Amino acid sequence: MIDLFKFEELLTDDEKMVRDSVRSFVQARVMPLIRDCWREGRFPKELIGEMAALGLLGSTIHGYGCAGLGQVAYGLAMQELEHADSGVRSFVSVQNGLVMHPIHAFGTDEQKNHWLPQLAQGKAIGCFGLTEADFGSNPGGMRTTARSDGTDYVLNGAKMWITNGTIADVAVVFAKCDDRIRGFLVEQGTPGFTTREIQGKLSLRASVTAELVLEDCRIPLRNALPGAVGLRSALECLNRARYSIAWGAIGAASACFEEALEYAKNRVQFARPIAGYQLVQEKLVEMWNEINKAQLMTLRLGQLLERGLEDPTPISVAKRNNVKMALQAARTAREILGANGVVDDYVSMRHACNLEAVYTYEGTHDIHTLIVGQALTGIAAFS
Ligand code: TGC
Ligand code: FAD
Repeated sequence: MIDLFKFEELLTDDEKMVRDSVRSFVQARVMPLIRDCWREGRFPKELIGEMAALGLLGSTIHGYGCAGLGQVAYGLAMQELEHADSGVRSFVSVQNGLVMHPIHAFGTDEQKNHWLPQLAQGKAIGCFGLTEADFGSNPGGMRTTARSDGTDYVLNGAKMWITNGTIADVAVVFAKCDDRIRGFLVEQGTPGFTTREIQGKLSLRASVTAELVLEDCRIPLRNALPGAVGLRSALECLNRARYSIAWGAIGAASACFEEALEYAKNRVQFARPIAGYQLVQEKLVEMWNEINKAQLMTLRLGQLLERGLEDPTPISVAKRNNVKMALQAARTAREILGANGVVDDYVSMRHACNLEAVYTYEGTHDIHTLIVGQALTGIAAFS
């Protein structure tokens, strides 16, 4: 993509190296199979080991066999993954921000030593259970409970729409314990813990989404995450995943832009390439313009995160802006492709379908509007 703002100059050599190695992996390993995975509704589990070898799991954690990347390098890696497909980026975002981060930030040394090395190597997979069928935007209302009973906690309830749910070895589950939200580690195979894959998705088809059911599910007291107390701890994990979505959406938008530009230069109607018509140029310029703005904003966000960002509102600004931008870019690219745009030999409509879910998860577009609205006005308008 033409780099009029010299974005490249703003990146360090290490950041460019991470981006370029993930880009090569995506071209060589993800692109050849992602269309068929999406058709089949199958997550490409066979890529997990290679993603681990690239340092993509637990990327920003130091120690435990993790890569210890900076936030910008991590973000650029997410951009490259979602250039291929939002489902692949989702897998990595969840493993990083919603599983390894809470274990690292809120867990005991025993939990960290047990789980982080295997999660980093892709030998174990995790998922994050916050949402319930009746409590999506308002997770604080959750009904899942945990009560202590001798040497155990007993969990009851159900979590809905959980990425990686049926393939996870460990679930980070939030439940109310004596009226306080707390985080727990529930291992696959624990009696009373079952999972069910949600079928019929028209979005994120190359990603596993599941329901988690907890029926008198007993876990040892040592499986509570001691630092994960209060809704704040769950929302703090979301900051990480929302940041990775902000970058990922730029990747999806770029893939659509590149496809539309190439197509428009080659597609001839009325004896000229359609790229020569003003209406088509306006669409391409708008896409390119918004992608560049999003990249500059999100790079700045990554730099702020690296030095420690106290107020998470800019993460909401970026998630909200970039996903909306990417969804619009994907729809516009599909339009430029004409009838060809509705088949999956082209990527734009697959991205558009995926981005519908990305617009909703990790805080809907509306919820992020209200978070930013609250920051601007000082008035919470959630209820
Ligand atoms: P509220 O009273 O505002 O906040 C409760 C406590 O949390 C603090 N807080 C945050 N802390 C860190 N980071 C943030 N982003 C925070 N936002 C709020 C807040 O200061 C307070 O702290 P304290 O100490 O006073 O207790 O809570 P509320 O119940 O009014 O809700 C606020 C709201 C609506 C913004 C929040 O509930 C929300 O963000 N809702 C959206 C839910 C959501 O995003 N769910 C995502 C589920 S995971 C997912 O979708 C994974 S998809 C993954 C993939 O495949 O990529
Ligand atoms: P609702 O909260 O019911 O919202 C419905 C509509 O009402 C939305 O348009 C919303 O913006 C609007 N709305 C809600 N409240 C307000 C308000 N106060 N003011 C104005 N408008 C409002 N969750 C997890 O915990 N873990 C996961 O791994 C996970 N993965 C997911 C993967 C996929 C593919 C999907 C689709 C979802 C996933 N989720 C996950 C759940 C996701 O976070 C929720 O779907 C999301 O938070 C929205 O909740 P909801 O679907 O219940 O919608």
